[in-house]
Amino acid sequence: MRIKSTLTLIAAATLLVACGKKEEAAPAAAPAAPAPAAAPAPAGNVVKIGHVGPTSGAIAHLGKDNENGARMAIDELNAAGIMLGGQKVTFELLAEDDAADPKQGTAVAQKLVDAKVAGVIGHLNSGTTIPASKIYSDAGIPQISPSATNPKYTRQGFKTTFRMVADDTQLGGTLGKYAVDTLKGKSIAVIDDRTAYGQGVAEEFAKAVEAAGGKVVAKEFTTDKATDFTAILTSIKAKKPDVVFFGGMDAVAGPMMKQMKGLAMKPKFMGGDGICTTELVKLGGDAIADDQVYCAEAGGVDGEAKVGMDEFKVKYQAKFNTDVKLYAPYVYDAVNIMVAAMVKADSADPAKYLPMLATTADYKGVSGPVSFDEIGDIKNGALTLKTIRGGKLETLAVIR
Ligand code: ABU
Repeated sequence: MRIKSTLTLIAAATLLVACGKKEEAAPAAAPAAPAPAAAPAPAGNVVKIGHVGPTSGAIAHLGKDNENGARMAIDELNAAGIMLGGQKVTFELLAEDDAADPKQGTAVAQKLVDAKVAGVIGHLNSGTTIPASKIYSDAGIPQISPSATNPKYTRQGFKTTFRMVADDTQLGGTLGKYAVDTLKGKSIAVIDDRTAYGQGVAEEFAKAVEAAGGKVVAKEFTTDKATDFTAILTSIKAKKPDVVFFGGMDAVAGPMMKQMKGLAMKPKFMGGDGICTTELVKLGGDAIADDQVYCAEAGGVDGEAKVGMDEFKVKYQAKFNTDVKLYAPYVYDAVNIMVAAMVKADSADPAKYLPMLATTADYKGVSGPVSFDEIGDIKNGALTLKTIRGGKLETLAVIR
């Protein structure tokens, strides 16, 4: 009898968390600052949040970076002690690996739905985020991608999709114009890795080059698993481009730059956020000359807002003993934004907090201010234009 009534109590408490009554709305700001001595929450009051990124494979360094960002936010929220429906809740991170593979992406999406997560942060790649988004949408589960930049993600008519960063139209468009107007590129070669991201950003780049009066003299493609680029680089070399753009990730761009050096090719090398990492610096090594690489992170902060980002990076380093690779701050903000919406709805029930999430406005994150537009894209998203100089990524400008 006692066991039965205890279970009933736990079930009632769980129900309160899931369906907490809506009272006066809390401001849509970050949840309370971490408190050092939070009492453990009752076991029943667990809110599961999914995270998905490629924590295995060629870009595992980026997947782990994203997962770390989620873990940091969850740990802080649990230390702060968040109340929903009058009960203190514990957030549990269900972290899954999609290996940047679309099929594995949909499999883990279904796994998270079956595990009854209240929301999902991810995936990292557009190629996994887009197919997974249908599964989350069908289940009514809110999803915030911190890094997928293919425009299609938020243009499918789903109410559950949100994005923390600028999309490939903005990325490719800005970089294409920069290649012609600033780098004075006249003949430009474009390579992509045939992923949703790589192909999409390369197409936007090529469009912007032509619009700015530049000429695309070669279009080649490879894959996100390729290691030998001799054939396409030899073909491109014959066209003597002054700029080569690569739509793909750092794991492919690094070896590609080494092989370009081997072929005595010295064009400017451009790419989107997927190559704008310290990992490219490492992988490219001495094949990267100063001011040869130009790339853009699909977000960014400057001025006073940079203080929060810098503090985050110090805190991240201390916790994980490694530097931020790329999108960890955006993941950290995404978790906090999702939980802020739950706090505002006083419920972790997706149907109740989704409307609050959709109306997120001027959330002050470490990655900058976040407001979502009517399709779930970030409003007024920034880009950070970077180059590599002296073996380091250097910021040239934050562009809005
Ligand atoms: N935005 C670059 C990496 C993620 C993606 O596939 O969109």
